[in-house]
Amino acid sequence: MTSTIPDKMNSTSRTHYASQLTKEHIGFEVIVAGWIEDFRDIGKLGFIMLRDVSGLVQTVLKGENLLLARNIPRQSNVLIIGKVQDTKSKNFSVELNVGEIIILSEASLTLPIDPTGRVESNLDTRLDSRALDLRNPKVLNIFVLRSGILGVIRDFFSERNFIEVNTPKIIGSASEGGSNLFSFDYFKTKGYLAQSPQLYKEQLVLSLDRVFEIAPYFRAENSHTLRHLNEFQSVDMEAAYLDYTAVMDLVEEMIKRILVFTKDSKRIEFENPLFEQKTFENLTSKPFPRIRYEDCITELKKLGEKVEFGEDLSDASLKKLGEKFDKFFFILDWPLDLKPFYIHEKEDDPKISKSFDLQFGYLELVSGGTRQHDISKLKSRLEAQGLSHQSFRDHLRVFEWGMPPHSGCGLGLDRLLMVLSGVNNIRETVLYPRDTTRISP
Ligand code: AMO
Repeated sequence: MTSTIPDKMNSTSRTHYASQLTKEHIGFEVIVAGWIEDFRDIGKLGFIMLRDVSGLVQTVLKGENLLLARNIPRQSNVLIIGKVQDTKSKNFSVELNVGEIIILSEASLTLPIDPTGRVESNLDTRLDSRALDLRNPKVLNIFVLRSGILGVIRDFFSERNFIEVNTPKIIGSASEGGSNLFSFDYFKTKGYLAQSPQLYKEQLVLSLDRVFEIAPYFRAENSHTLRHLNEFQSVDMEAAYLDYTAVMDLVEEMIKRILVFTKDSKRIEFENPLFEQKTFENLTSKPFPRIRYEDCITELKKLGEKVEFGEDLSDASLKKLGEKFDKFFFILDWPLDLKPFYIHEKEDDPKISKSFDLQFGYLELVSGGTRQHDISKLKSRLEAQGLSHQSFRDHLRVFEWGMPPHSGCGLGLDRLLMVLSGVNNIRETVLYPRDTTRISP
């Protein structure tokens, strides 16, 4: 029995993660490390439930180890050396007979939240203590899943010859137009935080052909909703010689691959009806419906909504469409006037754009389209939207150097995680969310 930190702590101190221990280890001495989730004292025997990032292991204590354990606050970090043995517990296949407990770091007796989730705290309180909140496996799983999905996305694009790029987040002019830019003093001039990589990703197809980027973007929107943040992660792609329907195909294929990965992931402890067998099979085997904006308007009118062609779709309208089409569906061919200056018009109907959104119910997950690559039309579009050529000078020049026709899209990663993990607040899917009232921790 020891209560001090050993002189030498190195990567060999821990021999196993909690979840790795199986009946095959019975009789072997192992070392696990983690935090005390629970302690049960039945007199001559005690049980520490030790949790690490992988899961939970039951450990059995007697004698001096039991005396020591009685004084260790829950959530303290310890190293336990013990022999693996069979167990009578229904919840575990084996347990550890403790030989030695080493206290690595004591937790204070009063913690701001209960990371076991037994005593519930509201989201704000949890976010104030996010590092501790992540000890709750339900919370942790969202971020382990998120990490895995980033891997899936990278593989998906690499297999299709996309080059991963990193574009600047400090920029000198708006990338999306509009006014929702964070600005700050940048030496003798003004700097802005990037709203999206739009201009850079388009410029890069000039030479790199196909690019993708996974990065944070910043929008100074003063709206407090369950699906908007002021800093969000976007998965952006841009490809030469593809049109928007090919981009929709790619998006659909990628989402289906992510759905399969998520289902196979052993991390899902949350119950999300999306992954019930029948629903999941339907989702992954059938094409996502593709509905033209014009048909959405007709549909909405039938449903009694007061909406006219040319108007943006309100939350109420999107909710109605979401009920009708359910789960994932594309809305395509939006009126050109509703889209940013860089979106291409349809040749046979110039009031309509080659654009799409991917919805999950009322939630917009992806936005994309074919881009305007004709410099004179691009200039007219800037003018029509009240934007000056001068601010886009560096961008416009590139279109004089042999710009290939191209298309692309941006996917809101945090929103996708909402759908996959079945939560209704985007703040649940972001480690340290930034909204109009939160800038720390
Ligand atoms: P858009 O502005 O639609 O398009 O953004 C793309 C996707 O990013 C997500 N998103 C957000 N997520 C959380 N909080 C926000 N404030 C927020 N704003 C956007 C959404 C959205 O669908 N340049 C284009 C994309 C392109 O055409 O390539 C763009 O930025 O999921």
